[in-house]
Amino acid sequence: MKFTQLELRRIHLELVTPFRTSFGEQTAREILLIGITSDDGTVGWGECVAMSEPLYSPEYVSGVEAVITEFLAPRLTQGGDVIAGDVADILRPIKGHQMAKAAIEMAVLDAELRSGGINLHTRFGGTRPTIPSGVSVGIFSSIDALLSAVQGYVDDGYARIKLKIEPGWDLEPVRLVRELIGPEMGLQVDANTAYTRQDFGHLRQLDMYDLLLIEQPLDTDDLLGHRDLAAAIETPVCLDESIESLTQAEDAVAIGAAEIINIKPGRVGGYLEAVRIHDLCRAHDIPVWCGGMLETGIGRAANCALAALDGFVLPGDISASRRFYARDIVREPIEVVAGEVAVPTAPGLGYDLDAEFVESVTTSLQHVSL
Ligand code: NPG
Repeated sequence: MKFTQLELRRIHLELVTPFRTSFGEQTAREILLIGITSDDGTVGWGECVAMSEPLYSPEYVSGVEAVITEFLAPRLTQGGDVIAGDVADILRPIKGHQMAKAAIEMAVLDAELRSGGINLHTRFGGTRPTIPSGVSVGIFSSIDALLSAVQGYVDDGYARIKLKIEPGWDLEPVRLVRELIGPEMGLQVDANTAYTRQDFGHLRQLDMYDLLLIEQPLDTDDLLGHRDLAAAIETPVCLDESIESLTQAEDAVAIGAAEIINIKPGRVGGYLEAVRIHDLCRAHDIPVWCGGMLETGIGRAANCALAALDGFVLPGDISASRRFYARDIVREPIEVVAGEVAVPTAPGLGYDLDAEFVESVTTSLQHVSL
């Protein structure tokens, strides 16, 4: 397709409840939406998953805006036609910036699918019409508050619970939540790099709670530490932050550092790289699941199509829109029914943007000619 314009739209959405992880508390989400317009008027949207501050990874919203306007947008078309499958290669000379690149590829993909009247679910070839929905539960100031939040999510029908942990908030919350939800329900923990190689003995105590996995306990860079931890504890070790590309996934699987991988398209440079990582893991019998970055209905819709692929054998962090937002920016917010989310089937990524609401939550807007 021939694209003529890129739109960078920053929106602000309040969270329905504060979300605390080992790297900080969020009460609102600043989100950069990328719109791309083709010469026939088709518009595609990408949602960038970068946070406001570089606490999860080096990328952050203002940095993404800068790298897109200064370096990525000028390279994208070079006056010619572009297809989604070429975007990663076109942008490869610019190092890193996976989330910025992913958002652009996502917008191109959406436009391409819309213009062909095809849905992402069909393009990816997922077979499941619905996917199991997991919920991510933050760190609370008291155990009582945690347990009442978890009970609420159980009542909402979620298929599994993920607890955020950090030193000082791990064994006891996990023990009590396991007691609350019973032995059958899937339970996993996410440390967002909060532990060190000195903590193996401590983390081994989690083995008694029959967890599905422990996610990213050690530093982003510490592949060998994760390999050693995987050998030292029974709970399967899952990587998130450490995997930013297919090559890194290959390495982690080869050395035994990743017994499970959380695939987040934004973190790995796009949905197409996410599918390649899925294919690799499937070939190696490594279970994968789809992570979440507090996406709006745009990202949630696309994540559903990805998570419908056969290798996604564990429930993803694809919760209902209202888990984070009182009102989503799409007309049909993602909903959880009996623990499952229906994979959207409308052309493109599958959402229908609520343009008026988007306008009302927009905090900045710039256009770049392509
Ligand atoms: O359901 O979208 C969601 C949130 C899932 O816990 C979640 N995301 O590390 O996986 C993560 C975590 C996260 C939270 C990442 C905040 C970045 C910022």
